[in-house]
Amino acid sequence: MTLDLFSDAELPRGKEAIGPGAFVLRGFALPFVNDLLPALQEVEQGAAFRHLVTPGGLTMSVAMTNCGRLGWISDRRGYRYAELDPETGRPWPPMPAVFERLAQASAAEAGFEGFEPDACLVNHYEPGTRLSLHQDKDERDYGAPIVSVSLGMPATFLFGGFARSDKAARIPLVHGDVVVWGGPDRLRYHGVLPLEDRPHALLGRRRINLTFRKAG
Ligand code: MD3
Ligand code: FE
Repeated sequence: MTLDLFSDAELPRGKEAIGPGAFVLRGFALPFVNDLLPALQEVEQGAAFRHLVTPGGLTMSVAMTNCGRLGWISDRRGYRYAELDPETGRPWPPMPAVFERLAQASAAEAGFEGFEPDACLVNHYEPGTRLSLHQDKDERDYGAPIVSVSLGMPATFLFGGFARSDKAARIPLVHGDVVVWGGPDRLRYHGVLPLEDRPHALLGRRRINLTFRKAG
């Protein structure tokens, strides 16, 4: 006889709902990884990772770059999306086709059909890098979801509430996991705990997170 811990509708590999509009898709990016890594190198070559400064004057622990029509930036003047990379004055590298395909397929899997991101923020973590609790609210339309793809070293994601002081759930994310956030969960506080030093077979001592957004 077969073990019957999970019904067909909730296999461990499928969609895990962590909120009414938030879903973890375990391993969903794995079939795309062979194409994602060279595409990521192209993006890095066109727009190098850099540590942005917050409006309060603190240097961010995460290193960032962008691809797509719009890129998220921060400086002493504030947070915003911009068409030009302030480091070079050039447009951000184009969104690689495999990035677009993965973002759209992930959103559809979570029930958000027709997602067309115009921005992809690429976050680079090393051991010790953290991302403190924040909301993503610089996008024009909160109706569109955000798709997040984890690559490389594992991380513990903090999934909070609608006030910074709300208790946050801890969600482990590993290489290949995708999370989709939309609807009522779109404005939740979230962050990432300091990364542990657990080198990854393909990416070494790095974690890369891609977040796809409809910013403009
Ligand atoms: C929950 N990045 O770039 S992605 C970010 O792993 C960011 O690098 C984290 O938060 C990372 O802004 C987490 C997951 C994520 C992205 C957007 C969200 C979670 C979210 C928007 C609303 C709620
Ligand atoms: Fe965020």
